[in-house]
Amino acid sequence: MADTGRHACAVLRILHKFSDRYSWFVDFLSVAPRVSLLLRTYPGFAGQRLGQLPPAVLAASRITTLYGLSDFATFGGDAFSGGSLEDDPHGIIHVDVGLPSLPRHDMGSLGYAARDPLFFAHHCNIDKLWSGWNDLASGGSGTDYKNPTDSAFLNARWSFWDENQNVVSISAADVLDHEHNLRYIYKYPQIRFHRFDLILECRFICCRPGPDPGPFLEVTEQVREMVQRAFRAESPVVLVLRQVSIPAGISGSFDVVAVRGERKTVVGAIGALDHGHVAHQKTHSITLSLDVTKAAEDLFAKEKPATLHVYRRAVERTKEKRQAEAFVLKAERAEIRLEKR
Ligand SMILES: [Cu+2]
Repeated sequence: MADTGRHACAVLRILHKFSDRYSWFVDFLSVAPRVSLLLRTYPGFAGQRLGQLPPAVLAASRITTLYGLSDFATFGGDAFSGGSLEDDPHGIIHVDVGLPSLPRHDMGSLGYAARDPLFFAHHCNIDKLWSGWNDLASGGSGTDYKNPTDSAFLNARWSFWDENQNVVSISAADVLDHEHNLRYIYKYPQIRFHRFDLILECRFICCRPGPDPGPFLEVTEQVREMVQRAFRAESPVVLVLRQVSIPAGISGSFDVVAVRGERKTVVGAIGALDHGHVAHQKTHSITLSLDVTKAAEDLFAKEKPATLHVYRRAVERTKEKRQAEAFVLKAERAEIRLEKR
């Protein structure tokens, strides 16, 4: 403990002196030996108030968007990939607390995240959100707000070290009934939300040869009218993007932005953890559910609709890279979700 305290004092003294010199801090960590010190990133490094997460991270509207998605595939994913919950709030909180672009981060890296006590509070909250989503199931034979029952999902397994340093393997089926198998329940507050049960087809157009305007949405005239009617009635418009590719080697926190002319509207976030040296080499895909209500007029405009772009969050950007696109947003499938009226 004393050792850790000494290191902490030294680092804090240096941080105090160079708190506006972000790159210097990175350089320092890259040459310093690994200290037994918890490393978190605070947005304060980029000139915001120290210790504050970006306001978008804390938005309650994100939870109401997630609770409006009644199918598990969109909310939670399947045996092979995560759903919307996995990216935001799960991934984005990880990388906002421990940016993977810093060397020797903790929360932003799969291999180190559990060093941070916040990891357990964060994962408990994700578990609670999942449990609260299940509580919305109305019973009966429907699949709304219910977990998958296919064997691939139930038999998916993960391995952990236990307190005696033995590897234990746990399946999804072992932990789904947390009340009886793990002996805990959550008291969940009543949340008001909109159910997005009306699913409309749309096409995600990306990466055409020639002068490419960037990814945009293509809809039929009928769908455009339905979206615009919902927008005029101040009803939320959600865009679900499936199999969104995160290129190999990409990690950090990103904003998804709708751009039309001079107007830029942030419609969501991507939190890509550093998966370590093995998985990091591969492109992987995620599901995004974006509340695009504020950008609906631009995204579904008849003439020159808004294009969708991924920018690194301001906290991570250096002056030189201020407006550079982090990677091209690519999705295999897209759909619009509205309230049924
Ligand atoms: Cu996690």
